[in-house]
Amino acid sequence: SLNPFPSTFLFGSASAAYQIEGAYDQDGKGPSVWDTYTKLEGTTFKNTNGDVAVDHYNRMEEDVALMAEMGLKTYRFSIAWTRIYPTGAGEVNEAGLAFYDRLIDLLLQHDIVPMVTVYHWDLPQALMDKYGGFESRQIIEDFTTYCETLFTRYGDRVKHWITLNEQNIFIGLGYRNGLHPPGVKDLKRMYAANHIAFLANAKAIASFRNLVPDGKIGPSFAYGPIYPADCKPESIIAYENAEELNNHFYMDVYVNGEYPDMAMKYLEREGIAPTVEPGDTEILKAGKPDFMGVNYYQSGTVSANPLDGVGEGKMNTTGKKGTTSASGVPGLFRNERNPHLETTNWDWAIDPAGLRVALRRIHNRYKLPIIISENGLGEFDKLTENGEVHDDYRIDYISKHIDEIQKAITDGVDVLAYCTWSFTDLLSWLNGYQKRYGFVYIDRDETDEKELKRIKKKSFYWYKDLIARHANE
Ligand code: BGP
Repeated sequence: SLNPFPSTFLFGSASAAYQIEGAYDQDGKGPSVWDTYTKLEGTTFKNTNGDVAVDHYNRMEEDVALMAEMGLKTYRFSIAWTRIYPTGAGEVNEAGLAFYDRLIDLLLQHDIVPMVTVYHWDLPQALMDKYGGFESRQIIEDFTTYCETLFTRYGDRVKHWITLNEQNIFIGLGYRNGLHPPGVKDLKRMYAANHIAFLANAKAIASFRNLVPDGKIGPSFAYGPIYPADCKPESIIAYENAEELNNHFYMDVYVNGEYPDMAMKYLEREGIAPTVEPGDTEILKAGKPDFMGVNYYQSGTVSANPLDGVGEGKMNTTGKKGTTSASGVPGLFRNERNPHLETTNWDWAIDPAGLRVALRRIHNRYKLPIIISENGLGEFDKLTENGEVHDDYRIDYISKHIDEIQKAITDGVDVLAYCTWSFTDLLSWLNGYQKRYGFVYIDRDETDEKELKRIKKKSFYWYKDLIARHANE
């Protein structure tokens, strides 16, 4: 039989500032790279930028009331750097700080544990213009100052902190695929920026120790556990290569302060390895997290890929099934479709058991507690004529993942929290507003914002019951 969830377990939900807040220039907020990037000529964003998003900034009380009604135990949200420092550094914007004060206080009044992400991709445009953002070591100081401002202001009330959200994704899509700002395709620059992000992450954690000694902090990593496509020895090597380059490469540095050997050897052979300067390793080692944050959406499956094999592929950003093209890393691995798994309309493999695999692997390799900081299903939800949303597919998806978490806990993994992605529907970075994840439907279409009315989906009532049930266990 399965162990129950611990009584301290936090069932929650998550969001990120740019994806919900809107109010892009209200109360002194400065522009972030996403404010700029989504408006560039020739991008595919059309009206789907975050200028208004779901207007959470002006409807925060209404949204928190819904969270309270649901009985959420934790709410993970991110702070917009450009509300606190409109140009990334220099003078603090008190109005920005005050907004998050109000949000935090309201959550606490409702016994919802605030979980704050310091950085969910909305880099101040001014820092991109000044020195190229994460391509310059100058960001380490500006990022740490920004973090210290938050730790000092909110540390008495906020004890759960996430540093960087999905460094592997924002750096990868920004510098390898050219899909996120700054829209670059250059692996050498990608790994250089990555190294600087590691240093910024570690410095922020080190300073957290002094400012919030009783708090917990860690990064959120987008972990897709890798499977070999079959039991051919070459597929096993491919699987090990993919785990090493996609996953250990990041998590080893977070936890141990050192890059794994084979990934580094590969990057050196390719001439794209980051430059580790004297003193860097000490900085990295001094920034060990308290937990590993895991954003889990899907597993990956790989086979061998020859040196002249497939490279970077095309992503499905339309929700038209089967439009993802072949991809891989020449010489290391090739991504395959797993014939045992169904996929979403965006070609993401649906694999609840993969979450158990992820939790077990992280536990075994890093011996750290885990916060599942994101997991959820993006779909085209439809309003019925009487104004309801019957998202049974989402209930099915989330309930199966929760079952697998319980199995992992029974296996011996220390899981502290589970946050679904997302609480309300919101802006998907590359898929606009049509890809919905929330428990709360936002009434809109692509061009007309309508009234952005909040409508509770079927999954809202289901998750509410689930939380209450576990609280009474
Ligand atoms: C993660 C991000 C989230 C969110 C989610 C869903 O990578 O941390 O911000 O967007 O993925 O992704 P998508 O919007 O592409 O479906």
